[in-house]
Amino acid sequence: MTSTDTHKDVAILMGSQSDWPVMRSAAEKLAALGIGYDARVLSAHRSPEKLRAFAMGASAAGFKVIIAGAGGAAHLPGVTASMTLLPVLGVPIAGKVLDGQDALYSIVQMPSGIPVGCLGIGAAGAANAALLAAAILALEDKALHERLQAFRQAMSEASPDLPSGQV
Ligand code: RP5
Repeated sequence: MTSTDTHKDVAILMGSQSDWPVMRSAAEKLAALGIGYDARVLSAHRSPEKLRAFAMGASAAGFKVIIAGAGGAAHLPGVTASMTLLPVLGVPIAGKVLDGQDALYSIVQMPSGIPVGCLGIGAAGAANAALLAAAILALEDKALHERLQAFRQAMSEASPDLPSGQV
């Protein structure tokens, strides 16, 4: 499944095109699980009106979960969450300075009342955001639940019992 498929349960937002190499990990996991997604660049600072229009209409547009990745001040996940009741999963992205700790602290430290589910910094966080989105969607989708279970099983089987390269 790709972002061009018609039914899109998940929106992947990012503050800048420069975030895509990281957020691509979320897209890949969603595609592997057969979940339709729509990826967009929307910035809380550079294109606030476009973000507002998207967030206010996201539920009516049929999205069920939003994944939002941003670096630096990283206001995108929180601002998005303030304008929708959909679950928002935030991914901190490492920029040229501070290694993403700035984004992590920003996204994780939401004021009580407007939650963002904050994942880890970078590609692992983006991949886990997709898997968490899948788990949320699987609550109401038995076929997806089975695909998620198969993914876990395959991961477990691919994990070696012993480390290679022992001396
Ligand atoms: C944030 O500023 C974006 O999410 C990005 O991580 C960061 C830097 O953006 P660019 O200057 O690379 O466009 O809003």
